[in-house]
Amino acid sequence: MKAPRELMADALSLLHQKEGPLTAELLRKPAGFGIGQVPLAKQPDATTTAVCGFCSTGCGLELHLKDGEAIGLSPARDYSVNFGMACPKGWEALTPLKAKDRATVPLIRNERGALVPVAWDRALEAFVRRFKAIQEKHGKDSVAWLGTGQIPTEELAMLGAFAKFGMGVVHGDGNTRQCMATAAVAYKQAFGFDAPPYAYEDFEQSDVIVLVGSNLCIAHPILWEHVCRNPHQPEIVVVDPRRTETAMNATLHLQLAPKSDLTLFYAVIQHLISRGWLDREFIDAHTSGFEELARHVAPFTLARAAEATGLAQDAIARLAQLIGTGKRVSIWWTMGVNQSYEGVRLAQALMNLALITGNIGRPGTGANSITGQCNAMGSRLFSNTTSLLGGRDFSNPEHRATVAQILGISQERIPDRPSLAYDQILEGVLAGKIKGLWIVATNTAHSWINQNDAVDILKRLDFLVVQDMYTTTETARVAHLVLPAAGWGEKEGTFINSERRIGLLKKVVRAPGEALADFSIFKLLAEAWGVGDLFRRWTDPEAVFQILKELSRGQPCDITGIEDYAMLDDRRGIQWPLRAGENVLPQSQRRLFADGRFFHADGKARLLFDAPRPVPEATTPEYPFVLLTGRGSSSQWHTGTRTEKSAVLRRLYPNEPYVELSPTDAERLSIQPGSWVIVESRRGQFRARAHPTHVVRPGQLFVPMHYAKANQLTFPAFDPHSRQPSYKHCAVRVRPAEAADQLV
Ligand SMILES: Nc1nc2c(c(=O)[nH]1)N[C@H]1C(S)=C(S)[C@@H](COP(=O)(O)OP(=O)(O)OC[C@H]3O[C@@H](n4cnc5c(=O)[nH]c(N)nc54)[C@H](O)[C@@H]3O)O[C@H]1N2
Ligand SMILES: Nc1nc2c(c(=O)[nH]1)N[C@H]1C(S)=C(S)[C@@H](COP(=O)(O)OP(=O)(O)OC[C@H]3O[C@@H](n4cnc5c(=O)[nH]c(N)nc54)[C@H](O)[C@@H]3O)O[C@H]1N2
Ligand code: SF4
Ligand SMILES: [Mo]
Repeated sequence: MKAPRELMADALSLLHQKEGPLTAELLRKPAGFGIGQVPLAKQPDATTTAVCGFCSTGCGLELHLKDGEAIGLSPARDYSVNFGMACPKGWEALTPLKAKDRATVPLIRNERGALVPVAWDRALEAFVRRFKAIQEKHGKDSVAWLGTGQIPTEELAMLGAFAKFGMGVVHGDGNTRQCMATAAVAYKQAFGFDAPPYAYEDFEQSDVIVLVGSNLCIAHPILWEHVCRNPHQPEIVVVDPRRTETAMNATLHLQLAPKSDLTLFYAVIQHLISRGWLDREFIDAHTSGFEELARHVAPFTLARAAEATGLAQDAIARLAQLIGTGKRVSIWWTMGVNQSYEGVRLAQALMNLALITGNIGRPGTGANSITGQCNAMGSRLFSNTTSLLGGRDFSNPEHRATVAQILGISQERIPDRPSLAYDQILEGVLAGKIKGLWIVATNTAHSWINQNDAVDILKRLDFLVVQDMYTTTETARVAHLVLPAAGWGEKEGTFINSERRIGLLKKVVRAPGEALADFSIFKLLAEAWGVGDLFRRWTDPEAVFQILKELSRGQPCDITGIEDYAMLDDRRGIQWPLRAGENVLPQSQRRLFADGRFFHADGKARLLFDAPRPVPEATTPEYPFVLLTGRGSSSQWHTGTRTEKSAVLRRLYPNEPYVELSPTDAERLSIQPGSWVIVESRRGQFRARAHPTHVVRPGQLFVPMHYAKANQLTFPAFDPHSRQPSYKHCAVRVRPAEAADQLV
C-alpha cells in the first residue's frame, strides 16, 4: 500500500488538464494561491456563454472576461431559454464566489471539538481511514451519502460511481428527493420513464395554461416571461391556496383549501367524462386503465369537490370546461404538488387530465413538471442513487450487465438494489445502522423537514463529511471533515434544465485557496481509496460526458448524437434525446410523445389513481393554523448560502424572518404589522415579523423556507411512492412574541 502522500502525487498527476498543472507541490502552497485552477477561457479578453447555476430554468449567461477571468456578466440574447433576460440571482451569480466564508482549505475537527485547517493529503487520508474503519466494523451499508441537484452531471456521475462501485456504498440519495422525487416516480409509473415532455415554447403556444402549486413569477420568473410572450391571449389558471404573484396575474385563481387538490382534479376528470370532453381516439390508442379511472372518479361530484376545496362548484366546472374545450392545454406543476404525502397520485391526476383530453405531444400541451434546481434533471438520470446510471434499474440484472460492460467494471461492483431514500438514510442513522455520512452540495441541517430531529441525527454520526463551497452552512458546522469545493463558474460540466436542455457551464473564475472542483475531489478520493483504476477513462468532465453518452445509448434519454462540448456551445444547449445520426435538427425546441408512444413495453401510458387521504397532521384547537412553506422572493435561493452573500440581493428581500398571515387573524390575535410573533408547532418554534396580507387565507400561515429555522416547524410526513417530504402542510399556532421569547 502506498503512503497517502505518494497516492496524492499519483492522483494529482492524473487530474484534469484543464484544472491546470495541479501538482502536489502546488497543493502545499499557502491558501489563496488558487492551486493551478487556470480559467477555461482560451481568449483572455472575450465573452463566453455558460448556463446559470441556480434554478432549473437554465438561462444562458454571457461572461465577460478580462485576463481570462470573468469581471461581469449579462444575460445571453441568442439563447432560446431567456432571450436576453435574467432574474436577480442570475445577474448576481459571480458575487457569492467572492464571499469571505468560502471554504478555502480542508477542515478537520480536532480533539477539542474545533474545526481546524488540514492539508489535502491528510484530509483524503482521514476520509479513507475513517469510512473504511466504519465499513469494516459495521458493514459496507454503514456508510451513506447525500448528494444534490446543483453540481454538473459529470460530477454527479463520478460521485455515484465512486461511492457505489468504488467504496461499495449502497445507500446514496440527494436533495432531489426533497424536490423532484414525486414527479420522477409519477412519470416513471405512468409513462415508463422519467421524462418531462415539454419545451418552453409550449408556454407560448397554449390557449389554456394551468399552473398547479407553482409560483412561477417568483420561483421561475424567466418561464413567466415565456407565458407573457404567448400571443394567443391564453386563459391562465392558477391552483394555489395562496393568492401569489402568479395567482394575481391569472385569469382564474382557484384558491383551494391546502391539500384538497386530489379531490378537485378527480372531480374535474369526472366532469370531463360526464360532458364527453374527451379524446376517445387518443385514450384508446395510447392509454391503459381508462375504464378503471372512470369508475374511480364517478363518486367525485362537483358538490363533493366544492365541499373539500372550499371552491364554488361553478369555478370547478369552469376549470373542467377550459381543459375540456381548450385546443392546446398545458398543465404545469411544481412543489405545491410534489411536496405532498399524496404527491405522486396528484401528479398522475394531472397527467391523466392531459392524456384523456389528448393534450400531449402537440405544441402548447403537456403534463409538465417544472424542475427546481439547475441540475435536478441530471441528478434524476445520472446520479446513480435511485436509478442506475442512465435511468436504469439496479434490480434488473440486464441493466447492471450493460452498465458494467460500458464502464469496464465487474458486475459484482454494482449493487442489486436501489438506495434507501433520504428519510430512510436518516432513520438508519437514528437506528445506529448508518455511522458515516458524506454530504455533498446540500444543506441538510437547514432544508430537511423537522429540523431539530435532523440536526440531532447528524450529531449522532461517528463521521460526517461535508463538501461545500462555504464553511458556515448549518451542516458544515456540525461536520467532522469539511472538503472545500469550487462552485458554479469555477469549474466545467453540464446541467440539464427543466425542458431537458443540456447546457454547458464553464470555468471563468479561479476557485479560492485550495478549493477544488467536486470532480477533482472525487478523483482524488478514488485514488486515495485505492480504486483509481476504475476511473482511468474518467480523466476530465468532457471525457465523462463521452461515457455518459454511451450510458444513454438506447435509453429514452439517448444523447449519442451530441458530439462534444463544442457542439453544446454552438447549438446553445441541446435537449435530450438526440440520437447518433440525428444531429441535424429541424428546430431547437422539441417535445416528447409526438407519436403517442410512451416508454412502457406496450407503448401506452398508464392512467393511475388512488383514494385521497386525510392530512397527516390536522389542525386542532391547540394548533389551529395550517402552515404553508415555500419560496419567498426571486432574490433568495434556498438556505441562502449563496444569495445572502450578495449585498444587491440582500436589498431585494426582507432580511428578517417573516410570516404571512391574514389581516383578519392578525386583528383577532392583536398582532401588529411588523411586530415579532412566535409560530409554534409541536416540534419547534420560529420567531418572525408578522406580515398581514390577503395573500393567505384566514386559518393559514406562510413561512419562506429561506430562513434558518423555518423547518423547525414542519411535520415529517412522506409520499409512500416517492418518499418526498410533505413540506407544505402541518398544524401550528401563532402569538405575539414576549420579552422571554427574545432568544428563540
Ligand atoms: N427565487 C428562487 N427560485 C427558486 C428556488 C429558490 O429557492 N428561490 N428554488 C428552486 C427549486 S429547487 C424549486 S423546487 C422551485 C419551487 O418552485 P415552486 O414550487 O413554484 O415554489 P414554492 O413556493 O415552493 O411552492 C409553490 C406554491 O405551492 C403552493 N402550495 C402549497 N400547498 C399547496 C397545495 O396543497 N396545493 C396547491 N395547489 N398548491 C400548494 C404554495 O402556496 C406556493 O405558492 O423553485 C426553484 N426556483
Ligand atoms: N420547509 C421547506 N423546506 C424545503 C422546501 C420547501 O419548500 N419548504 N423545499 C425543498 C427543496 S424543493 C429543495 S430543492 C431543498 C434545497 O435544500 P438544500 O439543497 O439544502 O439548499 P441549498 O441552500 O441550495 O444548499 C446547497 C448547498 O450546496 C452548496 N453548493 C453550491 N454549489 C456547490 C458546488 O458546486 N459544490 C459543492 N460541493 N457545494 C455547493 C451551497 O453552498 C449549499 O450549502 O430544500 C427543501 N426544503
Ligand atoms: S431564472 Fe433561474 S436560471 Fe435564469 S437567471 Fe434566474 S436563477 Fe438563473
Ligand atoms: Mo427543489
